[in-house]
Amino acid sequence: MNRRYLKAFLVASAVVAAFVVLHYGCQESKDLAAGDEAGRVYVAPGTYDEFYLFTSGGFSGQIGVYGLPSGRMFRVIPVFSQDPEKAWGYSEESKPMFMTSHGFVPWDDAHHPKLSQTDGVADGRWIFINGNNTPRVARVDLTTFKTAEIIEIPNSGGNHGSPFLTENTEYVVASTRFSIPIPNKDVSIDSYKENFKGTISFVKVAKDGAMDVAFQILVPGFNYDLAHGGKGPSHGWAFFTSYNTEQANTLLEVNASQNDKDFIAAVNWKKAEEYVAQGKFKTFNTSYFRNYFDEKKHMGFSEEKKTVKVLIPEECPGLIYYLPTPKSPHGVDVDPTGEYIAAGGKLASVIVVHSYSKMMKAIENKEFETTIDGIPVLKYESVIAGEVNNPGLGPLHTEFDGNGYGYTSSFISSEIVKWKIGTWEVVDRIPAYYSIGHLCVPGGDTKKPWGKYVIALNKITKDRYLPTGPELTQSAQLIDISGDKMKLLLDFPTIGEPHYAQAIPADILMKNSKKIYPIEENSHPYGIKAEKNARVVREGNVVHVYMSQIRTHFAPDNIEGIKVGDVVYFHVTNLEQDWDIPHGFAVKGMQNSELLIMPGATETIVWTPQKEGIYPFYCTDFCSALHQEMSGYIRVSSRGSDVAITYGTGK
Ligand code: K7E
Ligand code: CUA
Repeated sequence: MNRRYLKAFLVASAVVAAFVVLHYGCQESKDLAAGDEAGRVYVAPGTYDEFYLFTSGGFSGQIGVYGLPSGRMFRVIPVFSQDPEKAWGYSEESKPMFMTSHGFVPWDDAHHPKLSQTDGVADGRWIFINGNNTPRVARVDLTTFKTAEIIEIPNSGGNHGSPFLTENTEYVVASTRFSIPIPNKDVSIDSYKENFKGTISFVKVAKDGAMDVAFQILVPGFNYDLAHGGKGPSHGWAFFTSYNTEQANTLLEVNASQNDKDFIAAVNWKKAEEYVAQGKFKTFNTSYFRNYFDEKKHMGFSEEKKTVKVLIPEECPGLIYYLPTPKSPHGVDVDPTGEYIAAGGKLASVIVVHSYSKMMKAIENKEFETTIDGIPVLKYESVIAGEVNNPGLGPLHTEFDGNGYGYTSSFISSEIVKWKIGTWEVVDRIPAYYSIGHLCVPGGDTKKPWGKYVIALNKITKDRYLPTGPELTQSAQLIDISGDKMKLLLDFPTIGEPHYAQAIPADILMKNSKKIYPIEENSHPYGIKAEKNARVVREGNVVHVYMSQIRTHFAPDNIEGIKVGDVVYFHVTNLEQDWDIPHGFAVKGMQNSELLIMPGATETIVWTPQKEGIYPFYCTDFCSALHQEMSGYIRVSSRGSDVAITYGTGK
């Protein structure tokens, strides 16, 4: 380091230190300080007071991360949608994550975050989320809060009933919202009943998180909506709601609301594993992509898969049963004991709760109403445990507190209804503002709810917030459930439309949170481990810039010899090894995005200069007192010029 740098570095470091102290000092000591002034509860430390809340972004395609009980947003995790802030989907390394059998798809509609589990309890390793539009499941690593993998679901018309889990994250499930011809083909839409089918997919999750479609089950052409895995005694089973058992293909609001009862599909996945092991599957040719991010190479990879194993219920007795369930059921939720399976019938006047043990008995005694495509339909009276009367209008989703109560969201009457398992009586209700969809109790769909709160996830906010033009924010509401009566504590807006959410005690994630990427482990093929290795290499009209960053300069920061029409790859390595010191990189007029590079990581962005002249570039993240000095120039000459490549910093 020469003198000039050393001086600048020392000044910068001192200022950074002061800034860090100030910055952290004025943060309201994390979430605990959210209490009191607005009549909110104060919760003592050490007893799971702080939670991370992960909400789906809905049409934004991302995941929002909030603290509870403050409701303050910490982060948006880019998943299915391009995000220029983090170059997600713009950097060369992240582009493979968006590959599908339809090509590069830079957006999706993300509905259901689901935390990984061990023995039925959220373990904090990963959070999964579904892409509803172009059927996909993503896995986000919760040490880095970064999308680690996205797998496409073949033979699916839309992945809504996903990515719910089995008890030890053996499988992530995915059921098709829209039935389509399988394999897909050009047919008349009016041939729906004859040609359209659904699939229920089981995606195997390996110990390291890697996903693979293990098998699919070909099911009648209904719409499959939501799912939940069994637990405890019902471990080995998974439950899926379906609607449109009328098999309508037009004006569904009328035509798919005719039947008195639709179905919950109960799938015995242990049995499915046996059938697969016995070779009782058909191999379907298809195309789907698995994309994953290598944290050492700092690079995404994409692979195409060509076949999938499909089980046909007629050929696999005991694989799947239908439980009749009133009026277009939406959510299906399994209580912490694994015995009760609650269904929210969108048009039903009761919440139906099925009994796992009664279901098993009915199967044993063959108490079937009928059989559809080889799937026995169990008798309603034989499987129900109870009906919750007066549950509000339009019951959708249920979560549990682990103390013997269920909490159901009712969309039309816009409220949360608390009811007692066993007696099925409603014991409390609280309005939600407004039009609640999902709701979330921390751990409320696992064996071990952490209780304390229920979070209402609302579609409409009307007068709750300042108007923002034609569209108003969506929101969440924090409700205390520690007493007999539910108590509203807080409203907070959300990013995108929160469908489902998951919450987990902060301690579980905090201790594993990664601070830097060790530079010595960086095996990016274009990464550099020291400033002295920075260089610019021309290969025909392709130019590779091996660039480094450290407070507060780039190497190189002056580059000449670039020509109009060159394809310039900036491979930028952030050499910092300090927590929370990313550097940015942006070039004037680059038809792309910035880069925001984490300590120890390498990222690449491509630029094809269109006009000769001088192009400034700079760091976009205010990283030190001399951040504004963290900049450089690129000279672009005409295509035919003979300006040689030269580069350097401080020469
Ligand atoms: Cu919004 Cu889970 Cu897609 Cu119900 S779904 S609300
Ligand atoms: Cu680096 Cu600002």
